[in-house]
Amino acid sequence: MKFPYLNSSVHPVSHKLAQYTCDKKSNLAVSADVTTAKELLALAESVADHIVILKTHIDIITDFTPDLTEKLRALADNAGFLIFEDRKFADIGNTVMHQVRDGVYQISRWADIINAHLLPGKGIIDGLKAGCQGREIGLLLLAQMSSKNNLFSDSYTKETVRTAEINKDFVMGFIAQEKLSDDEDLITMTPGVNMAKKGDNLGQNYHTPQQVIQDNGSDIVIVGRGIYASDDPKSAALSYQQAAWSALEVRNA
Ligand code: S5P
Repeated sequence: MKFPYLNSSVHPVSHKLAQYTCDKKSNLAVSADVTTAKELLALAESVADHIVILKTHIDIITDFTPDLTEKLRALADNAGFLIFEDRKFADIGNTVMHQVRDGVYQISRWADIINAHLLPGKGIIDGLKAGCQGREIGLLLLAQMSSKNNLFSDSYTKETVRTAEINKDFVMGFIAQEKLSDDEDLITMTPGVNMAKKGDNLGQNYHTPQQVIQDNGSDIVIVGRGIYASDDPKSAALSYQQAAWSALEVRNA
């Protein structure tokens, strides 16, 4: 299996991701949207063999202490996955520099991947880059969203893609519903994936791994409730891993 993004010009975090992807035969990210440290660690341990990314919303953890992110970091390094803190930064450069580096969570000390809206302009990239000095961290720009009636216009999406293409020293790719750029160095990750449901009652839209990877050309599926809310998250993760990997094999054939 050839996974793209292994050439030398690629962002170092994408390079590591591609290695994990090939080694584990997985292009699955689990969105671990649970609300206690114990649940988050238990979920991470149970799905560790099947994922290449654990996506967190660290600010929904009610009993957060730095011990949690230290343990997650150790697990990620041992089991071979990256940690993506889905903070969706959206402020001026100086503010996001502090938000990624300081405060309770000190995200840039433990995350491998972060994401941001380009809405405030290019300064958000520079601010996040300044706050991430000292560790290899990749930034994903939100170019599209999965939710119903979102306000992303075609021109906003296009401008986001163009900005990513000229900031590849820090931007590693996109959160989007489909492949948007011809630049093979940029990776596409897609949330809003579920094999059993079409959506939820709060505006989420779902597609299957096959639609996302095979038909829409994305690289990584991001699955939340389809895995962590199932009776057996480990076997659900295996099912999503197999479905997303087969779709990638068909696409690359
Ligand atoms: O467009 C988006 C972008 C993101 S990062 N739509 C999303 O749903 N997300 C995130 O993916 C969302 O914040 C949540 O953590 C996850 C989807 O969870 P699920 O339970 O609906 O699979």
